[in-house]
Amino acid sequence: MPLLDRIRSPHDLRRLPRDELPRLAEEVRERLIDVVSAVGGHFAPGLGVVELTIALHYVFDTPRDRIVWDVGHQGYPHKILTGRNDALPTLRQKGGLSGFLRREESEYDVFGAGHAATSISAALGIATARDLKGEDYQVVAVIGDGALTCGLAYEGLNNAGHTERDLIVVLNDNKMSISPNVGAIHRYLTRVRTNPLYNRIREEIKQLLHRAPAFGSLGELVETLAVRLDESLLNIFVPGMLFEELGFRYVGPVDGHDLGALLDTLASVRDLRGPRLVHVLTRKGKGYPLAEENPVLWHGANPFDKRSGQMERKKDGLPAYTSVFGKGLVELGAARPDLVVITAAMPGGTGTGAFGEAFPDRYFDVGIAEAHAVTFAAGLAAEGLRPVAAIYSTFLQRAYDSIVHDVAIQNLPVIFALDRAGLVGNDGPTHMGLYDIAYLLAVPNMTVAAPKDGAELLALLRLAVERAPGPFAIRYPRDNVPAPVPPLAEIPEVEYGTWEVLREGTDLAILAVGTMVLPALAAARSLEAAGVRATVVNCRFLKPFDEATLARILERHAALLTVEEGTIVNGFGAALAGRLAAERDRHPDLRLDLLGVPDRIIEHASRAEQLAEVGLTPDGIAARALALLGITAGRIRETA
Ligand SMILES: Cc1ncc(C[n+]2csc(CCOP(=O)(O)OP(=O)(O)O)c2C)c(N)n1
Repeated sequence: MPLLDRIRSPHDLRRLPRDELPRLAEEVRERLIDVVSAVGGHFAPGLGVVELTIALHYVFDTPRDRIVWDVGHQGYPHKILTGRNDALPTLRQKGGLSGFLRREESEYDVFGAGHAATSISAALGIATARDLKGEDYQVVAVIGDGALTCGLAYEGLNNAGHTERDLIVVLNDNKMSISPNVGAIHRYLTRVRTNPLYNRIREEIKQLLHRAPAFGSLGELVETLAVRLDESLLNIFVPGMLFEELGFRYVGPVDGHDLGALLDTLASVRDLRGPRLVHVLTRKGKGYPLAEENPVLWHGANPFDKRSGQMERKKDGLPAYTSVFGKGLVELGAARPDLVVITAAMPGGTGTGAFGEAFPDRYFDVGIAEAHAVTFAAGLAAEGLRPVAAIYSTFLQRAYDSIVHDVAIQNLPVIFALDRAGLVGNDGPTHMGLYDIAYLLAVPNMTVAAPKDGAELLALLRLAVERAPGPFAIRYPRDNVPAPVPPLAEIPEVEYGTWEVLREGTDLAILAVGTMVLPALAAARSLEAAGVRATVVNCRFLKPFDEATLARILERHAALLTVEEGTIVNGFGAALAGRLAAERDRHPDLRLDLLGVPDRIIEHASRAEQLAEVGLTPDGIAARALALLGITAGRIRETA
């Protein structure tokens, strides 16, 4: 790659003549396709912003000028141009480059992200700090039209427009979220996009007005009239009137694949003052025809064959929890006309798209708006419907006040389906589903459940739909189910609030949650070989506790080990510890240990690597059990 090979940083990029930039764009695209086809990762979003990324680094003096990318999933071209091209094949792997932007990874990564719509607020914060410190540089937030479905984006726009601070927002409008974008703003942008006439007329009128004589009293009158006229004409003709009303100077729309137009537009916007918004039209997947045709499928890709576009599939043939959930939902929906399903812009990711196809009237994609999704679900529940809000554990963090204020206080039976609960693998820290146990256990009225396998997921879901006494959360991992799932009608009922004793021992009881139940059983088997007999309990309800089973366990065991795939802080184990502390007199000799994810950031790696790293494996559980019993590994070998 003759041009790209010469670019070690944007300083090299800025030394290229303008007319070489289209060729550079081709090389960046080719590199992106080569690497993602080999190692997988976000694909269509990056392809769509190749020209925009080049233009931004060409026009702005990075890293002195700050570019804040929203989400960061479109950041691969940015990585390629900011000194990380050689390392690109390590993307998303243990010890390699992050799939998103990270401050610690590069001085060009001004603000880390992974969740949508933080860029405007962060950029405004940076611009404010700049002004307070008396410094001088540009701040640019790059945000997608999908992220404009988030309330947070408007909080940022509202605040920024009011302050009149120097700030540039680049709206990367490709008409897509992960799925086709939704909502009124989307419709508005479509109108703007399809009416280039607006822009032409507006420019012509402005030129006409500015030709008016600008001297003497008559000149002033004309000038005043011109300003008035300009404003009222703006109201009629400006495509981005919404943004102008919010205090932004709107510029666009501009073709985001025309480097010449982009460079000219960005350069003139750079030289304006105050809050400015540049509306850039791009095509997601640009340059890889399959991704252009199906940007939903190609938003993120497994490794694939470049020529045929054939993506690698997982090998073991068992379905993901996501698809088991999606199918179960359709089956339950057929029997229950009151069942309604809500997604926050993740129909594919949550597996709920199938429900939408089967029951379009009862399916709602509300956009990237998790808090709204939950309060909307509360409204549906208040009128007697059975809403299922299917939201990833990590994204439900956005909706905590809605969970407490709108759902729990009114004890409304909203069902929360938390996909990607636990360690999520290659997406890394921003997407970890490690906090839901802690944040949900703290909510009064909330039932918190976690299945040990796919069949139990469906049993819990059916129970929730049929009999949830109030809010009911079910968490399950980003993984395949461990065993084939029988048809719903053949899956036995789960009684509300009950645990399941899977194995009886005497030396200690392992109280395992969700994904940790089968590894705990495996640990118990290896402990048995070492002469230790462990009870294993499937604590499928984290809240409420199964009091009868807990009492029996406490009668028979002097040592308990809890195991959960979630932060150790305020998790299931901590809740049990708190409870037992209150009953200390009754179990003076009880030994208790808690195993979970330690209180630190877990970096990107495969899920299996992450589980091993934190000891959430059969071996890790067995080792903790032995330590709890005061048995050293050496003594085991003697016993065995
Ligand atoms: C709070 C939150 N919810 C959901 C997501 C999942 N997500 C990642 S990218 C994306 C679509 C973003 O669309 P847009 O901003 O237009 O960027 P594009 O992918 O089109 O470039 C979504 C929904 C997220 N990152 N953050």
